[in-house]
Amino acid sequence: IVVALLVIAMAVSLLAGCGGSQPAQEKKAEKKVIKISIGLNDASPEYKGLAKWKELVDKESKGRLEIQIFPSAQLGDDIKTMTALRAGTLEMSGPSSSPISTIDKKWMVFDLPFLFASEKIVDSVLDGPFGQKMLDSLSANGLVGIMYMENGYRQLTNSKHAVKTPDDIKGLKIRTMENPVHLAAWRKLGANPTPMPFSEVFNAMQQKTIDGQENPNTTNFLQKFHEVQKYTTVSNHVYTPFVIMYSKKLWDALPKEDQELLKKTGKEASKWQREHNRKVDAEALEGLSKAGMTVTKLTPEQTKAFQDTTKDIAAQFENDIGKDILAEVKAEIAKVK
Ligand code: KDG
Repeated sequence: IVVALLVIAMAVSLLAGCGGSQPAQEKKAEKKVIKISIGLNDASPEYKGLAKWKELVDKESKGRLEIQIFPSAQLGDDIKTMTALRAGTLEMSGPSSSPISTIDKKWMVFDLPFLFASEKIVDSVLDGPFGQKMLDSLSANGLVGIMYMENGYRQLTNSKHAVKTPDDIKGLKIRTMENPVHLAAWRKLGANPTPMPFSEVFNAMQQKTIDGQENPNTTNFLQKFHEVQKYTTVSNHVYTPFVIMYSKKLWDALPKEDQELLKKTGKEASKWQREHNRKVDAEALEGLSKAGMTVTKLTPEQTKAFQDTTKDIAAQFENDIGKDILAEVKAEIAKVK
């Protein structure tokens, strides 16, 4: 009986394997994992935007492409991960535009103080030919620019006193991103600036090796900087976008249809993220105030004092950025005004 049962079982399984009613065995396309590193944590609007993208990519590719997001610099800070992308050992990273200037100086254009006077200008320049040209130019350096996401206007925080005028900045030890324009601008304002990767900023403020730093309200709140900082100045002194980028080495190995899918869904995610960021920025500022920070909103006159003090920075860096790039961005801005 045992033998007979075995024979029947074998026959059934054989029939199931090549039976007429079964579809011809499809070769299941291999699942591809795409890792992306960011410095901010998983509460950040950058993470949320990437989570949205992950969802869109999953749906469009029917689960074949999987984006995995690694927050809080688990895979390294901006400069380290860009190096990994160029070497082809990591697929993606989402740094601020500022550290890209360590690879290509023209990216310093986005670091110029008070360059973008409104979100309308931001949208028009980044979504227009200039923004696209900048993304495309990354390929000369082993990177593929997929999309921009919004970090937002940067605001100054510190642990010493309220800042209302450039005079109040004198002597403050301010962490900046690793970027010469930021260093020059803060020096001009009288600060003692120190460049530092993002993941070290909280500890440096806690240990008081620095007095302050500057980042958008969302970062200041969601990274809990209010636990180690007392004063926020809504200074809107610079807008540095996130650049969501892919390793060119690994991108070139992707099938064309996957490249198109990633870019297409990227457009949608980028739009979603910008809207999300703008919704939560005011909430974050309120959160900082509720958490006990003293909030100073610069008046237009006060803002002008900061603009006047930093007005020569563009000329100082025009050769690094390139006169053509500066002229182009200014022309794009003028179109909006
Ligand atoms: O995920 C982005 C971060 O790595 C970083 O770019 C954030 O603006 C930032 C900063 O101040 O370093």
